[in-house]
Amino acid sequence: MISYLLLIFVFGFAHCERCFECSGIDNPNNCTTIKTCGAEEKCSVKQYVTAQGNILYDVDCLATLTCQSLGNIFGKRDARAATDVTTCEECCDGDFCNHQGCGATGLAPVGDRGPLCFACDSATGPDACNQVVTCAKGEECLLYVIPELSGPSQLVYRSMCEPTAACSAISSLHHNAICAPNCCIDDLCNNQCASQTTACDTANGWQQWTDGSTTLCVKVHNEHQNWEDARKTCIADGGDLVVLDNVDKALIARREATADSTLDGQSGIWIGAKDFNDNNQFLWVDNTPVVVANGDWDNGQPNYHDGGHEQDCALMWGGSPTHFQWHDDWCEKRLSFICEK
Ligand SMILES: [Ca+2]
Ligand SMILES: [Ca+2]
Repeated sequence: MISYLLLIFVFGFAHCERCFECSGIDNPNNCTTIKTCGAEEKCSVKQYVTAQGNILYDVDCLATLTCQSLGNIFGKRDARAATDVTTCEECCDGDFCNHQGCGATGLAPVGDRGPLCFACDSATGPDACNQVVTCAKGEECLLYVIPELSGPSQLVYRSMCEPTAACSAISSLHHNAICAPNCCIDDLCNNQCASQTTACDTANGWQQWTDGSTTLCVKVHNEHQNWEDARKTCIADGGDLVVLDNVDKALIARREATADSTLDGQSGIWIGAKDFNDNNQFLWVDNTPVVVANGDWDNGQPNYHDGGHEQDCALMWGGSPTHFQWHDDWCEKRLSFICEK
């Protein structure tokens, strides 16, 4: 977060244009690489004739001062190759404006083509892709986080064209708490995540646990309460005991509990599963069943009762050989607990 604020501080006050950057192309609208210009630069197009008689274009950023002095350069020898003759050089205002210029036709009107979209297999930020492609009609721009390439500290993003139905299907498969997948139809719209509806408000001790693709918004309580009182405390705080209803969530909770040196979890930490109906069928507090294959029970657990006590409530046990796997235990035990909202 601090580095992000620093970036805003350093770059936030000067608008830098983003422009196409290619050389030796036969039409500016064929360029598929973009770059961010300096603060004192604009997008530009240069047309020149080679010794072989070919008319080619360079598109790039150009210093604003140089842009202002353009006009008397035609017919001069180009510095890039002694035999090239520059026939036109123009600057323009606005992001990506140099897809046309020097008489060259730009991109077709939006209605006659698909959107121009960023297209990178893997980029380190939503705005870190510098390759673009013109999509076919009926396609949209897509941006999403690739879970298998992402880690807790570094998300990896993919951008591309997709037909509308596929865009929506891929989006629903790649929900990410930090970056919601974005399907959008405007030119170059897929360099930002879609707006989040489920951000974790981290005031008052709440924190976000994530593995990059799965996220929990939790609050760890070190004061000891029995399972029912712990649940009441969570509900009073706008949440409930934590639901770990898939393997990713279970592993995130296990990892975070193990890493938290302040956590008093040796005797166990209550989580939101209970044998509510006393029929040896654990349910989460949201009333969904605890599916054994998706759970993280320790060896021999749940064993439902022990020494005459029903064991109806689930905890992550700090004494487990694999720390913080789950046990069922006596609900009246007073333990630490994890709330979720
Ligand atoms: Ca029972
Ligand atoms: Ca047990």
